[in-house]
Amino acid sequence: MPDSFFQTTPIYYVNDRPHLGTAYSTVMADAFARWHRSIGEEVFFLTGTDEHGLKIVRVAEERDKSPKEWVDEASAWFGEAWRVLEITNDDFLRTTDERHIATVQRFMQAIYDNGYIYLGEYAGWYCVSCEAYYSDAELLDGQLCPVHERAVEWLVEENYFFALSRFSDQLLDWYGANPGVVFPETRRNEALGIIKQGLEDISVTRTSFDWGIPVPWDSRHVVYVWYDALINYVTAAGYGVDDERFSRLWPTVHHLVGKDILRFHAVWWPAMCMAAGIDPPSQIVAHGWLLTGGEKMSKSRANQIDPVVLAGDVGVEPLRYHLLRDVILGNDGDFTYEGLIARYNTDLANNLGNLLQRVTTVVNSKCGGVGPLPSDASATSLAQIADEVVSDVRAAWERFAPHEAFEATWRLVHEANFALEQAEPWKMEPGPAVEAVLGDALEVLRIVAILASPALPETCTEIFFRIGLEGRPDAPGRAHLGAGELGWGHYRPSGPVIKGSPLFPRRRLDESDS
Ligand code: ME8
Repeated sequence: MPDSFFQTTPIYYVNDRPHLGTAYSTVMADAFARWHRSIGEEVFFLTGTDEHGLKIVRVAEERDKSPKEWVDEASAWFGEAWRVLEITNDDFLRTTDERHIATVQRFMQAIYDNGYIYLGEYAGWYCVSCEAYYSDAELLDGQLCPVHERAVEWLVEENYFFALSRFSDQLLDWYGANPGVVFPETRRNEALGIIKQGLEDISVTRTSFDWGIPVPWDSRHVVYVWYDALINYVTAAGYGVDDERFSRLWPTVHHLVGKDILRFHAVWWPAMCMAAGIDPPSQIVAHGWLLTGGEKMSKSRANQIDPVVLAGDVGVEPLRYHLLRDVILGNDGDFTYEGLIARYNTDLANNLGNLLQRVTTVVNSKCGGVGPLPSDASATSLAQIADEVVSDVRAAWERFAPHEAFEATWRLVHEANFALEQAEPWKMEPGPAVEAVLGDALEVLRIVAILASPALPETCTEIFFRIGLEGRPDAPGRAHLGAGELGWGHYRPSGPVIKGSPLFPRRRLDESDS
């Protein structure tokens, strides 16, 4: 049975449309899911929407809708955006789904029965945008939320509390035993810092509104939206309903989250799992923020860019490629339209697009449109470069550095273009010499199509088609280490090599400014 790989994204609040920041997380998670499918793993890729809580109640009120009407409408925007962005999620969980409501109640009951939830009263500063309480020390001057820089509210409630403080030692032991569990290391240190500062118990129910999941043993309370949301990951894995599936998937879970929600995932959630008697997550990867003009792009700052509109302008796959290639996973990245167009022109139009165009043109003029076979690996330096690139790409994905995976892949594109410029096959007579040059270039295109497909799946499928190959480059297992096809010499066309129109016509910066 193949290894499993369970990839998650945060589930997004449905207080507004998806923006480029939420698209970034989703595209990143999608690229990991795609890569792991291509190396032959059995992937389960989950995303969804976070639909309970006060924030949603207020947004619905503003639009004169019931919360349910609102979340049905807004959740669909996310599903639609992810379809446009070619996201291959296997499941889309809504926290209003019956299956999730049942799981939250089951999971919480387990924690309650294990003695880690008790009744108390909570008074504190609450940020509705974060759906989180803050201590005085955490607030910015003027009683402002540190994330949204907005006024917080003083809330007093009878609440059930989760005894987070009792998990400090267990969490520290867990971090000690699993040094790589949070990536990057700066975020691991941040989480350790939060734990070492001393953990306070957290209030995990609300009585002031009812748009939430009823607490199973006390229906006057609904579950706090963060407690509810985190449990989505185990709902989708089959917790309490399908033990076989859960025990297969859960140990392979990879949570991709933004750094803003680190403490929920790297402190609360592992403790919740421990309290419920299941293993904490195996991996938490925290990415940085996409900024515009140096500021976090967010719904509440209203500086967001609509990814669907942007994709309509520059193309879905160029956008995906830019996000994966130019933002180092873990760091913040400043999004500019200029940066996107520059990357499009250099890597896609000038390098990859140009390589395909040249090769398909010359195969048609010199070889009658029949793709010649590549040379023996020992006869071309491109074979050795391809080998190095393939192992660099594998290593880059392993260390959560997709930008390096694509950087390495484009080194191969660049080398193939360089080899063509040296040999100038367009000036050669038809015959074995020109065939060797073109066969090697076609072989590079085949390998590149497999390696680039996590970012550019449809483009790479078109490349396969144009170089006379059947099927898709992202077919499961093609990049498998042992049984896959990333070694030199697999190019065997079954159809003609086709010279089509350029995949990526060069773009001028001012093209869409009008
Ligand atoms: O926090 N740059 O939902 P949310 C990069 N429902 N990523 C960004 C971003 C930006 N400018 N803005 C948002 C929630 N994100 C909870 C999650 S999970 C159990 C519950 C991404 O709609 C990033 O991944 O506010 C961030 O963590 C997430 O969207 C927050 O989405």
